[in-house]
Amino acid sequence: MKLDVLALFPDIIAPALQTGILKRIQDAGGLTVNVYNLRDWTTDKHKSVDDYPYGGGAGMILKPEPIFAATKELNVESDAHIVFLTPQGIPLTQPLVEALSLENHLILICGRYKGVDERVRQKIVTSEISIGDYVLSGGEIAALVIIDAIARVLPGALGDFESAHEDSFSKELLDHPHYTRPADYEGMKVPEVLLSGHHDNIKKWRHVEALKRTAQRRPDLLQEYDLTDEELAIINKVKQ
Ligand code: 6GU
Repeated sequence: MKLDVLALFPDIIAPALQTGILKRIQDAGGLTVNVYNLRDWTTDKHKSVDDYPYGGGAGMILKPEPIFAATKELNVESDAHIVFLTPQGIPLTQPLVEALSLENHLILICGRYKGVDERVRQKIVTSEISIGDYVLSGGEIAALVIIDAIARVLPGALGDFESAHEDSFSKELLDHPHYTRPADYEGMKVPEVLLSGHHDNIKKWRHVEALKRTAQRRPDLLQEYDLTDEELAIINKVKQ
């Protein structure tokens, strides 16, 4: 996958790409990320990327020309999925991450200031995405969130290929608790079943704990989940 990012503060994004899974998948050739400064496509001597809103009001608006010029240059094949990052976008979810990970070419445009000229939305943008119901000072951190989430589902990103599928949200329940050594840490003991070597019982215990945790923390996720009578009984116990 090829991923281009257009940002006003590329330095927020670039260093993070040199670490961990993000670095590994790029080195392995599974992902190519280029981060560009939108200012490089300005033509005036002040390199302005923003201007006052027609009709008045507070805040500056991202000008259309640099974004049109940059996306024209980066999308020569005209096959890119172009995402604008904004709190007005559709919420990022794991299924959306997985859909984006199937694209050949993504261009992420990071918003800043009051917003973007509406003609960018009309002519250039394929989808608008938000990473949650809060306001960031710009789309750069949101772009990083999306890149990280995509990278870890690309083939070859995880040493243990299984683990992407067993994580929270891939099966719409939160994850069960995890333990590692020591079996007794200052009197706090690891649940006996995990030490038993009895794989069926371990699997059952993990499923029950995942259900309980989901019912306690994110009951909204259970609406989408087809519950058996046994599972319903576990959840009702949590509610009491
Ligand atoms: Cl994508 N951008 C900004 N500026 N704020 C956000 C966001 C994006 N997603 C949530 N809040």
